[in-house]
Amino acid sequence: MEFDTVIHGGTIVTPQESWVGDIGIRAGRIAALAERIPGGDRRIDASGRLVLPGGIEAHAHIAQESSAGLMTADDYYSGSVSAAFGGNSSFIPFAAQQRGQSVDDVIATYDGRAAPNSVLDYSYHLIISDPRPEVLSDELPRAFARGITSFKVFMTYDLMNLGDRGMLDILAVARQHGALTMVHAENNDMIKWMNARLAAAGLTAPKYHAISRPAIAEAEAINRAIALARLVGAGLFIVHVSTPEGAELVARARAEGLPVHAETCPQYLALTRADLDRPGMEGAKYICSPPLRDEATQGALWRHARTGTFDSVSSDHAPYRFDETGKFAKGADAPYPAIANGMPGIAARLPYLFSEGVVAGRITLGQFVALSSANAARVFGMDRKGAILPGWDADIAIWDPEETRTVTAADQHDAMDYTPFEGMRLTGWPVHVLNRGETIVEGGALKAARGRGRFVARQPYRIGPQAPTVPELDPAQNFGADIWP
Ligand code: DUC
Ligand code: ZN
Ligand code: ZN
Ligand code: ZN
Repeated sequence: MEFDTVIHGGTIVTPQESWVGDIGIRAGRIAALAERIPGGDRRIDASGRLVLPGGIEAHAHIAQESSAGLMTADDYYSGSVSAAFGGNSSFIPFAAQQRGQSVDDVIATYDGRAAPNSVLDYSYHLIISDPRPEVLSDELPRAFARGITSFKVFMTYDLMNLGDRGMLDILAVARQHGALTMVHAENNDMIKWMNARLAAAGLTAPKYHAISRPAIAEAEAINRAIALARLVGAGLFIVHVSTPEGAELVARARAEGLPVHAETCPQYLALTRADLDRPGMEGAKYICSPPLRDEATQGALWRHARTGTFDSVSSDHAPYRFDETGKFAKGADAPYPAIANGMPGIAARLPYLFSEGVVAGRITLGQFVALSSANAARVFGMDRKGAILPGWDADIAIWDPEETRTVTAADQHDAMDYTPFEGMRLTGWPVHVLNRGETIVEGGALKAARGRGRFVARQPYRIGPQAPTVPELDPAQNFGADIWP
């Protein structure tokens, strides 16, 4: 049996176990796993290194306009390159619908942005802001059939939030067609009420961003989103959970057997709202939604990462530069509600999670693999990715677990002019990243051609359709009619 590539002598890690051995790769797939595999057109020496499934970045905003019309700094080239340097073999950015736009047009637009540029395999989650009848009946089912089997909706922002009624309609479509609804859960009216009070008092500096979006606004919305999904019997994925209260609600729903999934992000583990109070307008770099919290929150979120409340730790890479093209598009001293929401982190996500998680003893190596790759592949239906198994795509990241580096903006390889993780000393770095058996990054150098990445058609979300609805929706309760849509 001849192999294109043999990775030999590394410690191969899965969520369940790790062992020293070799991987034989042929035609982009893992073809053999064994203690020793001779030959191979190319041999990669991985001795003393960890051999992990390549990271899957499941939450990133790339070449995306915000609802206010502001374009992210990273396109599919710089965004995928930055992801690759951070140990990722594939990613799933958002394809956002503007109000009035058809979903078919959204997908065509993002195909035009991604296909010529991405160095990594990619898919999209849709963002749905305008669920008109034809979107629900035709356009979304058509997108699901093309393998785009997840989408995000908002419970906040006037231009984005769907209201409870709109959420129910869209959850029902997801259940019927095998898709997963992702939700940004914050109570819109609580935030608007806080904004009005802060504005009336003249409190508009960046630090008030965190005050304006209190933890209770997230917890209330997560609780409501879970209730809405439960009525319909649909699966749910809560994005960027930032509070212990919210994580507890997710943990409780999972303990009841509900198909509720969740992620948190490195910024909620690493930073606090004190960063919003840095001198001058420096705090604008740390404006993201939900906002940064406090140190007690960090400890609680790490515990939830360890105990399985979170399926994944995602970057929520939302790159707006610290200049007039990004954070200050509305002026150099804009009030916090006019400053773009989001921070970069697609390259720092996995080194941060490895160093502060695995090296610091907060999570195991197996949990790192689950949180960085394996769970996202399963939940989002990438059926050949996220594992080192025969037949799977050869998406592999080789890590040096002992190298220590300091994070700098220049090393992120993105289009940004800052990183919120600047100056952190992290131990454990990816040194060689493969996607479908091809080397993408090696020894600190990019090896991939622009546009080599392929679209990944994802499998349907299979957990939701079996979920029970509430008894009142059960036709057996009998009102003489099946009221299920
Ligand atoms: N939600 C995100 O997921 N990212 C950036 C801003 C936001 O509200
Ligand atoms: Zn060997
Ligand atoms: Zn969001
Ligand atoms: Zn996001």
